[in-house]
Formats: sequence, structure tokens, C-alpha cells
Amino acid sequence: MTILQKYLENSGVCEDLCKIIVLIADQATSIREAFIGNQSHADSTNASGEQQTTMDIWVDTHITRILAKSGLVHVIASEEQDDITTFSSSSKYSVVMDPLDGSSLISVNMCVGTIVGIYNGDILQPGKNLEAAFYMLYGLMTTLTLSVGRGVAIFALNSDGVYQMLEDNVQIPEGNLYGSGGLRMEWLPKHSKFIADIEAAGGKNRYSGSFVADFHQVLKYGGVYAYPSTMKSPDGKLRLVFEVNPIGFLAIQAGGAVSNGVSNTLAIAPAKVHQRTPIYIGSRGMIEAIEKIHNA
Ligand code: AFP
Repeated sequence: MTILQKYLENSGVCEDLCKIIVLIADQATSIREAFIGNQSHADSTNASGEQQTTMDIWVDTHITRILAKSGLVHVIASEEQDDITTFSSSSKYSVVMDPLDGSSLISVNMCVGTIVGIYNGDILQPGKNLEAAFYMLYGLMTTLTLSVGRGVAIFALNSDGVYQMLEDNVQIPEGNLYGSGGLRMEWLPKHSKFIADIEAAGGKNRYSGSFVADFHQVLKYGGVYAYPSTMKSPDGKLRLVFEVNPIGFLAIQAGGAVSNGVSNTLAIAPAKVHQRTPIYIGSRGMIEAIEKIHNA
């Protein structure tokens, strides 16, 4: 049985980076326990103007406090915090996170997760510079899907609190699942054509409202998750720094692709921390198809 710590050791990852990954991953048990007492909405909105749940705030505060205490991280940026926080640490690492992605699904007990990206240096770097990215998924099992730039591995948290490997060298197959955000009546013609082509080819619609859970399905079965540019929201909904870049990094490491419809989002240098972007992510063939439609 390969456990997370051994995998990181064998991957030749720098000791401090290993410690940050393990420290955040080890918070999954406390996070799971906190769901039961945090089932409601809070009276606050985040920097993107979305109503927060008490669980969003709980996880954000919890991970931020743990990282502040660790001395392992210099800067942190969170989807749930307006500003970047700098700690008095000589560490070279910056952490970006969506503490609880898919939080509208908490009250219906569906699958949500924590998304994390780690950079060496500044936070506002293109996603291709990530040193590591991972997400914890709080589903039937707690799983950790991780890349330190050497492919993608999936671990499950066992009853001893140890992450044991389920799968290494995960590759996104070409598949026919698709899920798209945004109201159909607000989709733009190129996106509508993309979805119509998938449906005409027998594609199956799978969309839960939790990006991290929907991506995990695409990672395993193949297909595409999209949150496009719409008439009302030309920049889409998802956040480049907190959601798209870490998961995009994992998609590329698994042989898939990520795009804003026109080109690879991992090449974009973010202008601001809460920047939004349209996203298409999943099997390489699917992403080539949308880029072909846009660039025709
Ligand atoms: P949060 O729950 O972290 O705010 O994120 C939800 C999300 O960004 C993403 O996880 C979903 O795929 C998407 O929004 C759902 O949006 P719709 O409710 O518009 O479908």
C-alpha cells in the first residue's frame, strides 16, 4: 500500500512543499466533522458577491489559521477572502484555495470539495507555474486527487486517518459525459453548437452544481465540464485563480486539457485575484472541439 507521505517522498518533492500538502490534507477529518454543525447560510457575501454558507467561513478560517501557525506559507489567497494575506514567514510558498467548492450542495448532502494550488513565489502567476495542485472530495469516501507535476494520483482517507493510494498515473479518457453551467437561454451560439454537437453524438448530461465533483467524474469517465461565457456574464462564473488553475493543472497532468474556449487558461497571467474566466475542461478531444468552433 502506497501512502501519501511515501508517494511525496518518492516524487522528490521539496520537504516544505510535502509538509504543506500533508498539513492541508490532514484537515479533511475536521472539515467532515464540521458539516453537521454548519448547515446554514451566513449573512455575508464573498468578494465575488455570492452569499456564503457558515461552512465556507468555517473551512476558510480553519485552513487559514492552520497555515498561519505552520510557518510554512508566506502568502495565502482564498475565494472567501477579499484580500491576499501575507504571513511573517520566510517561506517561498503561496497557497490559493477555494475552501469549499459547491457549497450550495451542503444542505442537500451532495458532494463538495476543497481546492488548493501551491506556487513557489507570487500568487498572481499563470496556472502552468503551479508546483502542486490538489482537491479533497467529501463524498462516500474522502479522496485526495493530487499532482506535484509528475502525473495525477488519487488517495483515499482510511479509518486510521492515513491517505492510501487508490490510483496512480490517472489519465482522462475520451468520453461522452458533459455538464454545462449557465442558463441555456443565456448561452451564446458557439457554446450552444458545442453542446448540440455533443448531444447529437450521444453525450450524456451530468451536472451537479459542484465543479470539483463534476470534474472528478470527467477525470474518471471522460467528457467535459463547462461554465461558458453567457449573455449576462461574459467572463463566466468560475474563478481563474482558485478553481480553474488548480483543477486545470490536474487536467493537463492527467493528459486532458483546459481552455476558456479559445486557448489554454493555464497560460493566462491573472490581473487580479478574484478574476473570473469561462472554462472548458476535460478530455482533450472535447477541448479541441470547442476551440475549433471558437477559432473558425
Ligand atoms: P461555490 O459553491 O464555491 O460558490 O462554487 C460553485 C461553483 O463555482 C462551481 O462549483 C459550480 O460548478 C458552479 O458554481 C455552479 O453554478 P450554477 O449554480 O450557476 O450552476
